[in-house]
Amino acid sequence: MKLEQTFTHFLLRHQEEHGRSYNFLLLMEAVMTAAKYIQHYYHTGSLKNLLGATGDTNVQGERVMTMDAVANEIVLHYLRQSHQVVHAVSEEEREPVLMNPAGRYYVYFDPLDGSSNIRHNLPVGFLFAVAKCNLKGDEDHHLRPGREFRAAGIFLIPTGVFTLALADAGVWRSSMDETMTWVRPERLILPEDRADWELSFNSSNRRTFSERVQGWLDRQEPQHAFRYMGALAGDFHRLLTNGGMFLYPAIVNHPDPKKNRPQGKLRLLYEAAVVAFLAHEAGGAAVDEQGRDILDLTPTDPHQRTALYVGSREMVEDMRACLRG
Ligand code: AHM
Ligand code: MG
Repeated sequence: MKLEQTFTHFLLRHQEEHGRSYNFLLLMEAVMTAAKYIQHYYHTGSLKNLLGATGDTNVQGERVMTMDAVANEIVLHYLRQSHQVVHAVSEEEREPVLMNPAGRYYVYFDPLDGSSNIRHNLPVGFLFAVAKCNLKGDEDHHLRPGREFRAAGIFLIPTGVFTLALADAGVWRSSMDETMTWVRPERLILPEDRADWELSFNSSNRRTFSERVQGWLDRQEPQHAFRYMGALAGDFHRLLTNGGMFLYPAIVNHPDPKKNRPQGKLRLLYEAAVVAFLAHEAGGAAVDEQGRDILDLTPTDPHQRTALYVGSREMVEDMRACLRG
């Protein structure tokens, strides 16, 4: 009989080897429990008639929730129960949700990213980041830039794959076994071999990008395969294995100027910074439309948007040089 190493055991060893507290394990237990419940509801929700437009009632007269709202309630519940979280920022909540003033961590999350995939039963993601409050001095509880994250991860749902980046300790990917336990963590490093590198972006937006970005794509596109799933979690998941770049540039040339998005579409705190942190720990990089490191951007609003170019370092640096002209 071969017994597997669980992801929790791997984290326990990590904390002990680095002389860190067990509080992080309690937090991660809550995050992993939430991910399992999201996965469960994703599998069974439509059968139970739990999913639909908010405001509907099902045949039992119960309130019908969208899958995004279900996932949000699940994550908030388990984070609160962990007692480790000072406040959490969710894509689904206008303001940070206050939890335990005596906690140690801030958690920033998107409970169900890629929601247009839900009705097709295609992959979505639960994205999260963990930052730590200042335990030694004054703390104003401001929102943290990615550079200060202690961890960030993606659960791919319903695939069951969990990828976690730990500060200065790499990226680790683990699969769910038959007992819904994450096992066999393996380290991921972005491949240097350009042969597998891919480009991932919404190509229907292409003519709305800046001329610089369009020119860059004209030069790069013939050399790489193109992949796009429409869920950052899934697209970035693939990119971490194969290398290349995921981009969601600023929209500045839309034929209907009202539809321009000079700030980009993706959210800095719980989407862009999460994948930027993962990319950084896997040897890659991420920049915004001005070529600034995503990890250096301190959010002034929990839901602030940013353009995003993330992936293999060499390619992102090439894009940075292009963006800066
Ligand atoms: P969501 O949080 O409302 O699901 O939106 C974020 C998603 C990302 O997962 C994905 O990369 C992007 O939006 C896709 O946008 P588009 O449909 O414009 O290509
Ligand atoms: Mg999202």
